Amino acid sequence: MSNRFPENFLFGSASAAYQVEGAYQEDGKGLSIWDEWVKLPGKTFQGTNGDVATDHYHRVEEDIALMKEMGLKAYRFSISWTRILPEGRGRIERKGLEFYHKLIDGLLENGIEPVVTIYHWDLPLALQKEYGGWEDRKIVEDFKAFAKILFDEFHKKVKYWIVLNEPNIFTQLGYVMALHPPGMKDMGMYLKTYHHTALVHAYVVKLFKEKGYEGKIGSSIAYTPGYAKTNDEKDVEAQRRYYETVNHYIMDIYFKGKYPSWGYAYFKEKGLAPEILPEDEKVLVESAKMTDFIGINYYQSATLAYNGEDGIGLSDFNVSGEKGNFRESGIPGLYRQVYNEKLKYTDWDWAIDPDGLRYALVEISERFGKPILISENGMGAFDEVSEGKVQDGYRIDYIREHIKACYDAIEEGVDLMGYCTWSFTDLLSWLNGYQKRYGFVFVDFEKEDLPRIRKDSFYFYQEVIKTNGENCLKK
Ligand code: BGP
Repeated sequence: MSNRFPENFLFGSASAAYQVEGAYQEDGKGLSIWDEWVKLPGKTFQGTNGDVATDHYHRVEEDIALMKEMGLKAYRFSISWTRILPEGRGRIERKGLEFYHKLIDGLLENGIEPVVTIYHWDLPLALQKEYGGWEDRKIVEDFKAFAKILFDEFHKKVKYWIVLNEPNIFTQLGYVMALHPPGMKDMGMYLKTYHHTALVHAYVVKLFKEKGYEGKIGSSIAYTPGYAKTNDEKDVEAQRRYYETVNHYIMDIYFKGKYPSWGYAYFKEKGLAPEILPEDEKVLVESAKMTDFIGINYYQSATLAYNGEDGIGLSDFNVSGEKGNFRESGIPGLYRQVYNEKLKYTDWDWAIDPDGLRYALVEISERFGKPILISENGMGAFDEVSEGKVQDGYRIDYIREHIKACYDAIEEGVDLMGYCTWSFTDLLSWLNGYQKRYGFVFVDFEKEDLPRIRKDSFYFYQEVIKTNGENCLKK
């Protein structure tokens, strides 16, 4: 291969509705579980919320103009369910659909491929209140109806669909760690809701294929590859248990249609495994075959060590950005995640490991044999404006190294469709407020008119796109 990425490679960037749009009660929009959660005392960093966010809802033309200036090939964004269906089902709000037409048309007119995430965590509050949202199988019918509205409305314009964003994260944080709505700590409920997400993915993929819409469809999983801390057999066993109960568990049900046997048996023995109905098996296996691609959100790797039955449990995350607060976290009897001396860490103690991305891509490609889209990758940092500039060389280094890792993975035979950074503009971090920034475009949240300022990384990524990655691959 020449020292460039394939010509049709999608160098893009991503966002999610709640994190950028704002306008949370405008044009008939209904409330989501996040609109409620952020107002409960103590749930988010310093009580930050997405009521206004970057005001993307009103500044969509300006944001698209910046994307065009950069030369972005793809923009991944999500659709707010309650803009379209304020009560979660039934009455359709036309103004919501019009907003997304405006966004999609604007992207297409500027040569930017829209990549649509159907669900990025903002469940209609009405469905949570009525039947517990993801806790009930009723979610499948409501989700399918929502997805069908989107397919019918946008299928001529949108070629790439991501059904769910990080189902493993929103169920874990919502049902085990009580950090996301609805704030529960119940392992069995986590596994049950995760199973329901897999069913939603499966039925929506089936619907898409059976109705013959054109385009490609997948879902995006947050994937954290894991290494054993040492070659001691106990650490190696901890790594295996991590794969069986985390990585293979979350991936296989989506992309093979069944759970890994050791992992499922482990949860069953504990009385925690979800019920699998005979019809579930059928649709899960069928749709796994129909799924066109695997979306991967990659931020970091994990290093795993032995954790005895009386070992440590799950710990909260660093949400303050005070570096050096890495805390071991684990499941007693399975594994514990430890600090990796060989790696550098971000201010929020996330391991920086570009080679982990190559490793993850190769293992996923070998296990599932499907094309992969990196739907998120990026570095959260405290950026500062000085004399009108944001010098985020650390982010440039981070992205350059991860792009190199993508190239290496392609050379190792991975069918990689594209790479979307997280994120295009700065935006709301669910638990870390506005101080944890990821964008190429700085948003000054202190000022009422939310000015946008191009960071150094903006010009770097512009060059990445212009040279199709060549500027990262030079020795
Ligand atoms: C992913 C989510 C994104 C985004 C990102 C960064 O898990 O899909 O929505 O928030 O992580 O995470 P954070 O904002 O917690 O640093």
